[in-house]
Amino acid sequence: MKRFLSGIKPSGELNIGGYAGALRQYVAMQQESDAENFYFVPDLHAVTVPQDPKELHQRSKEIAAYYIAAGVDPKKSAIFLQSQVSAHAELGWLMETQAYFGELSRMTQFKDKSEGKDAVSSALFTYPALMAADILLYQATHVPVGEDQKQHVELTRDLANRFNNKFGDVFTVPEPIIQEVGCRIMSLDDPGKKMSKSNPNKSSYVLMLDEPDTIRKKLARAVTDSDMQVRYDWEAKPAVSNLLEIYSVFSGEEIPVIEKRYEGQGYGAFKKELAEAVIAKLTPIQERFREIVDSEELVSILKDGAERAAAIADETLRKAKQAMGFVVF
Ligand code: AQP
Repeated sequence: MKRFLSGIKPSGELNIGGYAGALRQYVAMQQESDAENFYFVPDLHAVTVPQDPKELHQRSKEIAAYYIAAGVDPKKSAIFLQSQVSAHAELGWLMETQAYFGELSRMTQFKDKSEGKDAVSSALFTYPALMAADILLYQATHVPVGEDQKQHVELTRDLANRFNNKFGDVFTVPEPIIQEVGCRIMSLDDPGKKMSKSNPNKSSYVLMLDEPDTIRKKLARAVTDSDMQVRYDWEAKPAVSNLLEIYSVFSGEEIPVIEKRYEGQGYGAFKKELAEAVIAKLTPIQERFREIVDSEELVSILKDGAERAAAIADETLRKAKQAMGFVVF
């Protein structure tokens, strides 16, 4: 039996990078009939950097609503908020005791997010230990993530093996699942930087909730490369290669098919039709999102998801504590 687990932090408004690298995989994974699925909102991770309480509250519901609006089915997948299953925080602490300072110091996401900041929380540093707990609590076999999270899943594997070797077999060692296309969508203004929720430049991303005209404008203004050819070549043409990946994710077409269609035509028609492909995919997601985000239906899905999740998480936590020598009645 496969078990998939993943989540998107409620640290800002969701953009198409998170959709391409993560959310659309969640929808695809639940088609596998022999799989169990757990999709959570890692709100405890969001507070590793400062959050406005009102925004955190709203964004947490929003991320869950995006899961459902994009097609994650609450009957096939447990959808829940991390902070509602207390085993995450508790196993997170136990995993911190197994993680070495040196290996946490090597995490590139910590380096990126702490660089140039005066006040960096200790939780930002230990974040990967909590992420390991998130995954191991559910004995997840597979973790669908974008490229930037690969290092954290590798650390999770190391921690699981270390724990199992020291204390006996408690945890399943998970595999990351990273798609070839869309695993690292870059900023529209700088193809050297990942498209990120926390980028202060609003033109660097397309939001899941952007209006059609805003999407058209943002994609028309997206940086390109100088030779006017629609060609997929990350070394020589990173900006156009990024747009081609977005096109492929949103239209479902293979990149060579798209390259061929725009051969010798410059960027005008390519960018226009790219915007229409993005709009066509986002419009029904936006409609369903608006229906559900502040609804009782969402509350009851999240309560049910947390109960289903806690039943499994509490059992794994009990085994881990027992293995470590804690008194468990
Ligand atoms: N640009 C991206 N391209 C492909 N995949 C992406 N993911 C995020 N951005 C891209 C993947 O989405 C999942 C959820 O990520 P997250 O929101 O929990 O964390 P993040 O990677 O730190 O996302 P952001 O947007 O950069 O948020 P901030 O700025 O708040 O840190 C993950 O699987 C991630 O790989």
